Amino acid sequence: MKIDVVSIFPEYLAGLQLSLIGKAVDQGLLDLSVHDLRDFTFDRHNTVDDSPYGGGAGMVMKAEPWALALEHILGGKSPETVRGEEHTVSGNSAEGEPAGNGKPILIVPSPAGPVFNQRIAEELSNADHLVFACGRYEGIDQRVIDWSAQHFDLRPMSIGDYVLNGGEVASMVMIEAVSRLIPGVIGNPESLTEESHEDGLLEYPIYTKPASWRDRDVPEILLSGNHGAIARWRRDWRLERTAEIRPDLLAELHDLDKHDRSVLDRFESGDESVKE
Ligand code: 6GU
Repeated sequence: MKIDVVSIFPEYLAGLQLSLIGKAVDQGLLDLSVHDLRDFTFDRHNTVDDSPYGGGAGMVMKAEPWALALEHILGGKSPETVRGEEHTVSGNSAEGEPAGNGKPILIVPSPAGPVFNQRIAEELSNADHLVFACGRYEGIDQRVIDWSAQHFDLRPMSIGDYVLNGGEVASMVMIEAVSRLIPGVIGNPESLTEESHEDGLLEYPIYTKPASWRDRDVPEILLSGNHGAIARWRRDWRLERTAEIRPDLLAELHDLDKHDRSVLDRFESGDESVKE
């Protein structure tokens, strides 16, 4: 997968060179490029923002540097070449055509977008080319967002109901969630299947040695060697924890069997809990 990120703080994204994502880049599983938006400005001060038409607080990111940066990503031309040219992108130049079918996906991190989740991460992990446009200030001139929809599959995306200063951290969150789903990025793919959110339930608690620590014992069933009973205990735990902490997730599950239902009924009536 190819991932491009555009930001006025490219150093922010340096963290992506670490750990599993960095290794995936080294192994060629991920082709990650971070672009400095200021490389696509002409003036002495490398201006990327200006005051909003109609008034209001804060500054707005100017359209042209964004268009040049995105054209650079589409066409593979250097910022220097882009600056010297008439700024049009031919829709079907061999160079500009993204790998795979369809347009590259342009993710514009914004608290005004739909909320990113594991389903979206899975969907995006199948894409050939993702581009992240990290805005700062009050946001980006709407015209370049509208313009970009001709060349990209445009996806505004929030990471939750709170406000960040810019799209960098949000992009890193999404890049990490997406790239760990690409085959080969995670050493043990089995660890993907039993995670929180993977099947809509939160995780069961985990323990390691010693069996007794500061007067706290590992739940006995985990020492029993009875794998069927352990699997059932873990599932019951996940159902209860999800009912307790994230009832909104539970409401979306449609593949609960009779035993699952009985565990939840018992829990909701306050009768009994596997967690005690
Ligand atoms: Cl994606 N961007 C910003 N600036 N703030 C956010 C966000 C994104 N998601 C939640 N808050």
